Amino acid sequence: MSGFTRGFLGRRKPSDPRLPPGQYDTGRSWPVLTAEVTPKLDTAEWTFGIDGLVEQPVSWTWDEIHALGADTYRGDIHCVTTWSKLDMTFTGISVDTLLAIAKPQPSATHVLATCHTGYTTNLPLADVTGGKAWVAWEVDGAPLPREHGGPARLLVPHLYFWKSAKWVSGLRVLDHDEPGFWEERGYHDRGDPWLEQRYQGD
Ligand SMILES: Nc1nc2c(c(=O)[nH]1)N[C@H]1C(S)=C(S)[C@@H](COP(=O)(O)O)O[C@H]1N2
Ligand SMILES: [Mo]
Repeated sequence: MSGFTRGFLGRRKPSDPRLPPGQYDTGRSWPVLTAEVTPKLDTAEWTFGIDGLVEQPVSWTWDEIHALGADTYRGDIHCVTTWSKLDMTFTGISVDTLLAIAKPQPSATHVLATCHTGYTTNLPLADVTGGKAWVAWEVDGAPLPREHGGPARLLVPHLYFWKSAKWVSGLRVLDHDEPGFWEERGYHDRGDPWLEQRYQGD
């Protein structure tokens, strides 16, 4: 019996080390999760701004934000509903570049990401700095599809994907934590997938 058990376990496919606990690989499909009505945003009118506790409140147009350059993220994304999508390539601008212009004041500790639709999500400043967050407008070499947040979304891939606000309109820099849409509805304040921080209390 024990020999059978060993053989049986031996044939089990080892889990991909890129998958955080409780996550499965969604493969080629990319589920859409949207709480609000998908907006049609015209890039001619699109803006992204940083306000709150900054030395220099800024608002960029579509052309202005592209003129700042472009960075690439290659890696995985993890949704709290348990799917992960591996090996994605996003292009956009690093939040570091944007914050270097706006210059958070010394008292700044958190940001609230806002959207053209009203959705919000909160993040410690440390989770959007140091090469960990982008405003992304391309995925796998094509413009970000509208249902996935196009023309541009926040991308914070080291946290559960609800932190990656679609149709993002800006960051409000704060000296305190302010729960966003899902955080007010019982989801974890930070959402680290490797610690399975899915819900409040996890
Ligand atoms: N504006 C907005 N951003 C959002 C959401 C949303 O409902 N509205 N859902 C979040 C959640 S829960 C997830 S898992 C991802 C889903 O992104 P996708 O639809 O591109 O897969 O977007 C996040 N950003
Ligand atoms: Mo999600």
